[in-house]
Amino acid sequence: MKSLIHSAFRVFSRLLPVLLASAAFGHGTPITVELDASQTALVVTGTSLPGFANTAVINTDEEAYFISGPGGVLLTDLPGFDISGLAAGSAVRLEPVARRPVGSMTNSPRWLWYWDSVLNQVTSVPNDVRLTMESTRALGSISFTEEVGPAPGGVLVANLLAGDLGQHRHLMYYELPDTAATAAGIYGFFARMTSPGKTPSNPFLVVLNKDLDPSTAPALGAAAINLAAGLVGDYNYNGAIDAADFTVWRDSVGQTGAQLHADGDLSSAVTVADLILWQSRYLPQNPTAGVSISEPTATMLLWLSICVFGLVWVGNLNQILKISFGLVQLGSLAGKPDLPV
Ligand SMILES: [Ca+2]
Repeated sequence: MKSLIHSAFRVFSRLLPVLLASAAFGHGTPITVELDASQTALVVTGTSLPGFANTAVINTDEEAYFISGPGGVLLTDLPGFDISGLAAGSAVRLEPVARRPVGSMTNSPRWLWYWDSVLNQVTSVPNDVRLTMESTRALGSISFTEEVGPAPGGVLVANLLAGDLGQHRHLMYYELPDTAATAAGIYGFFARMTSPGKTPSNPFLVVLNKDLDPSTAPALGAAAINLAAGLVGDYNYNGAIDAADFTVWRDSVGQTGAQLHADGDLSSAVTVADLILWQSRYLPQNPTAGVSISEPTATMLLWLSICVFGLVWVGNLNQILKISFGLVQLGSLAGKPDLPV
């Protein structure tokens, strides 16, 4: 009898991906991807969270948890995707984003996050288990552990079919090892959506539930992970958007590469855009700084960028700052923003 049950389970397990792929459309909270008003940038919407990821994808559905699948994995196909605004044939990718835990600039960038519901805190991922994302359309897979990240470019979600647009599709399996090493808890990763020719979406947080109450645990875990991963603009990772972050930006403007502290917009370069990103978060928290914030004009930004990049080329950071401040001061005289330095 026992072997019969075991055999039945194995059959079920092997059929599970087919069942999920064919019958699971339209459930759970999807990663909703649209274009912005200018039709040039991807926008992901979900639950609003303050901090680094203003948006989180949190499934509180009863079915939104890992179940045993074939190949010795636990899998779920939630969250799915709801993509609109792009043309049929467009490639869309899910690109994991690493963040350093708040506390020190020397903390290692983290790709996979874990919230322990018993301790009610974010801890290291138990046994350093690996999360895998696999296209349900056999377009590829990607996997990562807490501190070992994916290759650049992420994983291809879809080359969109005409019938995908505006529909709720489950285009990705999320998998963990089906062993005792995979502890109950909330697993999370930061990511953004990309598509050729479009500006990537802002980073968002996705949380996955392993054996916890779906009605409460995912939201608690998401908030905790979001807090532990820091705030956008907190370039020195001290948990606050403060003047020290400006110093980090100033000392690294012009640098290019991965995991730069002051690369707030994840462009793999520290630029004026990162300064503006920090400024947009610093000023509302510091109303007594005696400055006002408004969007710089395109012309002003252009000149600022030309000066900064030109001076980076000749390697004169002090001159960059003098000219940058001078330009912004000029803007301020005309009712444009001043820099809080
Ligand atoms: Ca800071």
